[in-house]
Amino acid sequence: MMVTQSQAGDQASYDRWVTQFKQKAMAQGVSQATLNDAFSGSRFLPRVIELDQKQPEGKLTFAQYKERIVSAQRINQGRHELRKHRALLDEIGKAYGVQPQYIVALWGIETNFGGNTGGFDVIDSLATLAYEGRRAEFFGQELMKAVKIIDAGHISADAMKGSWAGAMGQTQFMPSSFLAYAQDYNKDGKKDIWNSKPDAFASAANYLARSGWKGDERWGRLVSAPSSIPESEMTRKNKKPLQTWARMGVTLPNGQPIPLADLNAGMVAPDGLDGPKYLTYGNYDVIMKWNRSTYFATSVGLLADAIAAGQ
Ligand SMILES: [Ca+2]
Repeated sequence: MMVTQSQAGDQASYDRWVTQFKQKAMAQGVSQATLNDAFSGSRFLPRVIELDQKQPEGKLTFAQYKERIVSAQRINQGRHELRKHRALLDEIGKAYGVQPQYIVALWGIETNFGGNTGGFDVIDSLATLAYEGRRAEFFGQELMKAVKIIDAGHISADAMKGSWAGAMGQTQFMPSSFLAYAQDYNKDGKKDIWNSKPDAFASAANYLARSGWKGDERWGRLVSAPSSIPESEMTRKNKKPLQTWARMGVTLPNGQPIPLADLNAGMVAPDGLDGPKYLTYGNYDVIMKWNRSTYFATSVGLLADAIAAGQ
C-alpha cells in the first residue's frame, strides 16, 4: 500500500508522542521491557478515530434495541450457558452475592457470551485516542493503566485485545475498571478476563457487588401504569415506596397487585408513555453504573429474567 507523505508524517508525530508517554510511564514505575513490548510496532490507527467520530445512526427505539439485544437466540444461549457453567456460577454468585443470571446476562450483552470481545490492540487504540486529543486526558489515563496491567503480568501486550475504545476481554472492562474490580478467581496469579471464565465471571460479579448490588432483590419489573401518572414521574431517580406506586394505580401487567416489599422504586418508560413501563429498584441503578444507558440496564434485567425463567 502506498504511504502518503501525510500518513508518514502522522506516524512520525505519533512515534514522538509514544516516546514521551513511555518516559512518563517509566517515571511511574512501569518497566522499560514492558513498554518496549507494549509499543513494539505500535501504529496510529485511523480507523479508531473514524469510529470515535462517527455520528450515531438514527436513534433506535427501545423496542428496536430490545429486539436486537434480548433476542430469542440470545435468551436460548444464555439458558444454555447458565446450565453449562452452573456449578461455577452458583459458587461465584454465593461468594459475591449476585444472582448468576445477571452475570450471564451481562456477559451475553457485552460480548455475546465471550464470542465477540473485539479485535483491536488495546494499547494502539488507547494511544491513538490519547494522541489524537479530543479526550486526551481520559484516554491517556486509561493507557497508563493498561501498561500497568501488562507490567503486572495479567496479560501479554499482544493478547491485550478489546474494542476500538479500549474495553477489554469478556467483561469489556476499561483498564480503570480492571484495576478496580478484576479478580483472579482461579488463583493462577493472573486476572485474566480475556481467557478465564472463572476470572471473567468473578470480575463481573465483583463489579456489581462493590457497586451496591443486593443479592436478594431483583432489578425491577414490567408493570402497568395508569395514564394519570405523567411522564415527568418516570425516571429511576424518582424513588417512592412500592406502596405509593400501588396507591397510584401501578399493577402487574395482568392487573394483579404488585408484590409489596419494603423498598423504594423508580419508574422508567424508555419509549415514552405509549411504551412499556418498568419499576426499577436499587440493582437497576447498579447496572447503570456499569453502563449509563436506560436501554442497556433494562435489557440486562429482562435478559436475566428470561434466562432464569428457562432453568
Ligand atoms: Ca486467574
